[in-house]
Amino acid sequence: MFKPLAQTVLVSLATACLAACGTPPADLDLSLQHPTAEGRFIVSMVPPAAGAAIRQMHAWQVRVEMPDGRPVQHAAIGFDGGMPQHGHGFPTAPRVTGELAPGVYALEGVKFSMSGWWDMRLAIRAGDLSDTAVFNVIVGDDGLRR
Ligand SMILES: [Cu+2]
Repeated sequence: MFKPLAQTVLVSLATACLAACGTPPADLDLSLQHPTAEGRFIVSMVPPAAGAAIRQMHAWQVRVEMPDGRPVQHAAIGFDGGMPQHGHGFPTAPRVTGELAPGVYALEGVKFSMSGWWDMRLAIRAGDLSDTAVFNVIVGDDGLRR
């Protein structure tokens, strides 16, 4: 007996994804608060209180402080990110849209279209200082893995 074609195709796709999608590195840093690459700022990524449900649009907060804890106001924050193992970005164009309170910025338009490892990359400029930070999240069908 031959396997039904549909079943064969599904098995092939699953096998291809296992090979190409990979599993996230075991030592991936999933912390949502850490210093920027050069240590100029401390950044916290705050997911929506309702959780970052997959395949839904949500807003995060980005909190930026100096190493001594003072909030960093009037920063310009660029955003980029995607799935490092898949070579694609966000299905939306997440943007930092404004400062909600001193040092607290709104990141709007975040949507995870698939489960797996996503990175969120920030480029922060405030006055004469600029620095970058990368945050990793693992998204499952029930939201962020913690
Ligand atoms: Cu993907």
